[in-house]
Amino acid sequence: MTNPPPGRPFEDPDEQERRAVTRRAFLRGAALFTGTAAALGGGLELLTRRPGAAPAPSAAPPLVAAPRALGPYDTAEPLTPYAQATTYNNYYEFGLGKADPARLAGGLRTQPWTVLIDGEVRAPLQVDLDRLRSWFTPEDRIYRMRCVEGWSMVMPWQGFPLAALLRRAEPTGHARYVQFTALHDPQQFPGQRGDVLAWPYVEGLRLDEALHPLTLLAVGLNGRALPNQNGAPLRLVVPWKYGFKSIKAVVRITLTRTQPPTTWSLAAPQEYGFYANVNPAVPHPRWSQATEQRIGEWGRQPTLPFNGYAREVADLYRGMDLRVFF
Ligand SMILES: Nc1nc2c(c(=O)[nH]1)N[C@H]1C(S)=C(S)[C@@H](COP(=O)(O)O)O[C@H]1N2
Ligand SMILES: [Mo]
Repeated sequence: MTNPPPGRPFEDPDEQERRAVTRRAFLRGAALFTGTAAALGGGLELLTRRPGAAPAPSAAPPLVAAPRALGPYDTAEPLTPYAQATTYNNYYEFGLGKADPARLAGGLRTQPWTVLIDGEVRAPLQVDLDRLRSWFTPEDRIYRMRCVEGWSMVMPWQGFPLAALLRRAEPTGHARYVQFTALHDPQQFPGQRGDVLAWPYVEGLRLDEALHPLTLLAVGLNGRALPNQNGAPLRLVVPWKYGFKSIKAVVRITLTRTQPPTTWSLAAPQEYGFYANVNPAVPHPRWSQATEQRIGEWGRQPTLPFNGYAREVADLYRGMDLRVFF
């Protein structure tokens, strides 16, 4: 009761004047970025360039992932402008405001970073992230991201399937779930000096969800190192579930026999379940989930079952009542 939800639902500005003001501000922001590949233009360029076409020569580090053909899991929708994806964030370790993470996360020490993989595995690992990364070739994945609050983005991640890492640790026959734990460091996370949530932030997946090829451990965004506010240096991305499942700053991955506790369902169990599959037919107790506001675009659009990934993941939930397992 005392815990707030992960922010308020996105409020659709209904007053004409307010909308006009917001729109002017947005256009000013967009104009600032038209000279770079970071805004919408960069995303469209990425998506329309032919595979194999040489990128424009530049001394600056690339702002978007190298041009390539879209993969089977990529959406062709326009990317959310990088400037917005990196300044409108939920990361309660840095505060409740959307702008807090970008303002406060710059100094987070992301190196060295150790990841522990333990629990129901035959080959537990405690490994430096640089070493862990060297085991895998990063892949590009352009995913929709739908926050439970009613807004969404399209984000071009770089990372590797969680399945590849889990296989390396060799889950035992008893493993049925995976728990993820974020860094606990009140010295670095001002939000952890208060008790707005039970720290550290924890999340969980069923093992078959964790092994699904869509489930990514991200280390990059827009072809660059993952910004701290987006979860550097290692962050889970589960695109068919509400954004709060995609835990940032992961330090531990534990295979378990039973369903692990998760931060938001501990805070408000009647509002946030373990599964948290994006579902327009199941309203949040305090707002509808039927539509969403795509950040950087106008108006609301329908929210799709499993966030548009039903073809890939609906089979995981055959026979389950998704109103009960919400
Ligand atoms: N450790 C941690 N991970 C977190 C959160 C958080 O507060 N702490 N917020 C979640 C929520 S509610 C969302 S919507 C996404 C936002 O990711 P983004 O800022 O990269 O868009 O991160 C998720 N991961
Ligand atoms: Mo969220």
